[in-house]
Amino acid sequence: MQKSQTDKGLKRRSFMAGAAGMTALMAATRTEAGLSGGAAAAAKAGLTPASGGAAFPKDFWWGAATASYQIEGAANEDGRKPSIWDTFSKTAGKTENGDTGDVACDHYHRYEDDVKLMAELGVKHYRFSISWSRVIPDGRGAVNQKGLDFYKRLADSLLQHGITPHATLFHWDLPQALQDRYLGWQSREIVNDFGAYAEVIGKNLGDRITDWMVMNEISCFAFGVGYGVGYQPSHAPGIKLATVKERSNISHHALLAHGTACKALRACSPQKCNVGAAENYNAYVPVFETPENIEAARLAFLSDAANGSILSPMLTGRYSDSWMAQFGSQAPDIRDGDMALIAQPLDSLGFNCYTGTFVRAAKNAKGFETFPCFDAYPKGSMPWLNIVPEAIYWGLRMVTDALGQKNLPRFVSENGVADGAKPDAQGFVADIDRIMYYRQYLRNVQRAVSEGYPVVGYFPWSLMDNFEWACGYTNRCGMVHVDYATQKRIPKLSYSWYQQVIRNGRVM
Ligand code: BGP
Repeated sequence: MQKSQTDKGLKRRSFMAGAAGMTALMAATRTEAGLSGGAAAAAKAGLTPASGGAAFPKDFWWGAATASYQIEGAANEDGRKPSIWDTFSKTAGKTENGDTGDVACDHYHRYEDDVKLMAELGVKHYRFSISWSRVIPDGRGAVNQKGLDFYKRLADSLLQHGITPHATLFHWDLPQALQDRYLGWQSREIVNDFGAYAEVIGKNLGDRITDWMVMNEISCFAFGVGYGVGYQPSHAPGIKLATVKERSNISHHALLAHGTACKALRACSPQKCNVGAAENYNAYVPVFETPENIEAARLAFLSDAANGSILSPMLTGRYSDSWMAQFGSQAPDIRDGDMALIAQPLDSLGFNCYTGTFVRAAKNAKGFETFPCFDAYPKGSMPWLNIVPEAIYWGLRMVTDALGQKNLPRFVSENGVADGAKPDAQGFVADIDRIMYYRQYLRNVQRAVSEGYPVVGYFPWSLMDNFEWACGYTNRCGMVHVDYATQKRIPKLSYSWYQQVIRNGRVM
């Protein structure tokens, strides 16, 4: 009873405001000749948004993100050979509906139109990844000129539209030949092959591309979803391991490959370049911001296994003490010189942020306790995606507070959610849930900026709907709807929202 009365009251109030605004708008539109009707009318009616609030710096990188296997298609064209994702997605039962990336968004052929969509959106930065199997189809040895040419054309098109290319070298699509030859990331041999691949990329694309992220989410492909200890993992290569040590070695090899590639890119690029990484490290949110709970968030960040075993060695040259203690004899085999190689200085760090964990101080040995999100906690249309907007602020801040990297430029390299809304008859998606999600997260990015943390950009996931790994085409994370039957692109409501954010340089 109480609730329905409140609802009624609210509806009436918003109706009144809308009616008054509309009358003023119409009157102003008639009289303010010379100014664009809507804007002038809105100004006169006092409807312009406050100019203060959540402003971003002028040179903030407004971007969008994608990855090769998820959008390119053309899986068997121009010399490309299979990656582990081609093999995996063609194995019965591995992806929803048996979906594969064979065609995906056909971006390989439609990249020019996609770049135009980005230009209209207003992004000045674009994060994509390079398919190792397109450039070096067997993972080592012969270089495929046609593969390189595709990325040259893409980069040129971006640059012509005033968009800076940011390329990831490895977004999970390992050449199948290396999986067959020595079990891919399970062998230390991969480090040299990855270094050689990075050299080819630096030499051939470094004239056009100067911003690099070496790997995407080491903890994801090397730990959680690519390899499982005691369970069948859901992503390629989908290997069940016997021991935790094997898994620790896989991420150690990935870290060594990261360090080797950082050096190779710098040594082989014809001009100065910016080298970084894109990691989905875990963020802990003080359940309310008392000094004790903030310290608890820092302790939780440092004791987290993924942070301690990926971010910590990458940025500080040491696996975290708590991770080493926790893993004991299951820690990786570390050789002399490994840690120095891994900890190459980075020019920037990308943070893939989707969710987070609440924490508070506790009188226990760890000094904190966490609060897992229960089933009814607000979620996006991905079952694991608990909506925790403050996680993006705390994740960006902890690079300073927990890892001591006060001046390291950082940016959001991914942040997104799948559609809840369905397309209408014209294929238009009114994704108000995505707008809500982006808005809340972006306000928290702005908070980090306004407090002086060196946050330089934001790349939402994703520019357009794409092959979402094991979910196939059932998960749609784009600001642009893709009709896979016709390959028609239809910008969603969030595309228009983001356009306004970029135009105004502030959260709308
Ligand atoms: C990240 C990956 C992206 C993208 C995203 C969306 O971990 O780096 O490639 O797939 O997750 O999540 P999901 O694939 O669960 O839809």
